[in-house]
Amino acid sequence: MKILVLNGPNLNRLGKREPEIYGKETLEDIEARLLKLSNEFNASLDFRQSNHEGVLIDWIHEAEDTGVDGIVFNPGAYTHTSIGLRDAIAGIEVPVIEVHISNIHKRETFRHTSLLAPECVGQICGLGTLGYDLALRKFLEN
Ligand code: CA2
Repeated sequence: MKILVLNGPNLNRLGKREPEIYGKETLEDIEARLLKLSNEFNASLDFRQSNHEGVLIDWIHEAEDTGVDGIVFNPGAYTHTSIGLRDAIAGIEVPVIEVHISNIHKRETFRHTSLLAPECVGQICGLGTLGYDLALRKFLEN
């Protein structure tokens, strides 16, 4: 099984600022934990981050063309703005689970709407970085 974990804008700053909202873990910490979990299931894991919408769209298309079985996606602020990412998800067969570290529904009203969630299998938010593990498990245990 091949799983792609995608992270959107500013998530490369994780663990370096705003620990009260996003915690102390870095993206590298999360990647190490998810790699361990995927190894237990003999699955391959590709973990990426980009600050650029078009790059994320290209990676979503690439996932479809390279036989990826599932995408765990924290789209960051593009969650609330990107019709391009929504169309990309709608245009592939690969299932996508949307993940947010914070509870977007408890925050500013502009974060309450996800343009992407209607095209995803589901959304996990507010459980901290554990949300990544849970989304990955959903794919690995299926
Ligand atoms: O809660 C999440 O995971 C978010 O996707 C994080 C995004 C935010 O725009 C979404 O509404 C919810 C922001 C990611 C920025 O992460 C930073 C972490 C540390 C320091 C600076 C930015």
